[in-house]
Amino acid sequence: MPQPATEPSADRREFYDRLGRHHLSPLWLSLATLVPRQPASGCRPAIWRYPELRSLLLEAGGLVSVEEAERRVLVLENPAFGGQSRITTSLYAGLQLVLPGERARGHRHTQSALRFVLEGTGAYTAVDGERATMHPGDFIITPSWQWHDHGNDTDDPVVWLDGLDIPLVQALDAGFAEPMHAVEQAVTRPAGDSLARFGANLLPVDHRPRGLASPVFSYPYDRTREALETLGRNGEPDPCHGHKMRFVNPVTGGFAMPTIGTFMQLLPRGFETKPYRSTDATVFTPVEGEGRTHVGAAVLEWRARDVFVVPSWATVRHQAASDAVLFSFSDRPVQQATGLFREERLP
Ligand code: 1HN
Repeated sequence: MPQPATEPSADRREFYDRLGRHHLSPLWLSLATLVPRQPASGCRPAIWRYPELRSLLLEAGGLVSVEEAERRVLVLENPAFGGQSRITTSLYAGLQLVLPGERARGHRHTQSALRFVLEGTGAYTAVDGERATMHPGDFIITPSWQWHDHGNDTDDPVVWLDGLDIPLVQALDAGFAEPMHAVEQAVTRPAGDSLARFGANLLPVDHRPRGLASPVFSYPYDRTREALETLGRNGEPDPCHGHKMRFVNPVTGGFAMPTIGTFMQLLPRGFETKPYRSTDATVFTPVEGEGRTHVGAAVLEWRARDVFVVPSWATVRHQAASDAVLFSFSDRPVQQATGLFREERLP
């Protein structure tokens, strides 16, 4: 591909300036950047440590009420994307705090959201008339355009990681949002209803899908952990992934949400994964254990509830110092649906 000239001549510079006044630009100066030989993400590897995050979040709790904030969240911004509210090029992440007795009022938006519970047992998020009770390690979804509100009637703070497809929806200019008139939605179904209906290897006999997201709103950690534990006993881990599973929409076998893919993997103590890269930049949060992850030349040392990010096409190697369980999410469903996804196991 042609390389842009380093210093344009005076006549060219004059021509380019004139083009600019016509809202035109010469492709030959930007072609290599626009169409890179391989992903050249500005996104950087980064880690946020939970003790620090927690302390800042509790400080926010003392300074800003949930009524004022609507959502009391500290946004995790990729160091390369300051002020842009994105942890990767296409995804948003934040840590949300709901204090005892608080209600985060209802609203809906076309952005899809996931909640991954880091701390606190017994708070809830309400979706489609049902309250999903939260426990650490639970993965809960808020599909596009579904009303949702959160509440904490326990005596302890609850903290979770939010993952949304905000930058993706922004890129498409397809964002709508609407506040709910009441603070909380009416509860029309008992807790656990959707899990019994859709999450027990059974579906209602005449079920017709209503949307693209999973009708299971909550994927409780005890079930996920038990599956991983059994897999860990029964066979060898994958060299690049350990024992890695994908959360599914039981109706389609696809991802739980159309824009965000979610995964959980068990890395046995002492296990080191072989180098791997993929085009879906990925956000990880360890649920249990400790270890380190090499991302290109960077080394990220992690413990439970830290959050770290691996950019697109960066080479990843995990090392588990103890039995470790990692939750992760990425835009893989979008890349697979559009034929863009690539992955590589490196020699
Ligand atoms: C949102 O609706 C929530 O409902 C959390 O908890 C974070 C970030 C941006 C836009 C909407 C929530 C959000 C959000």
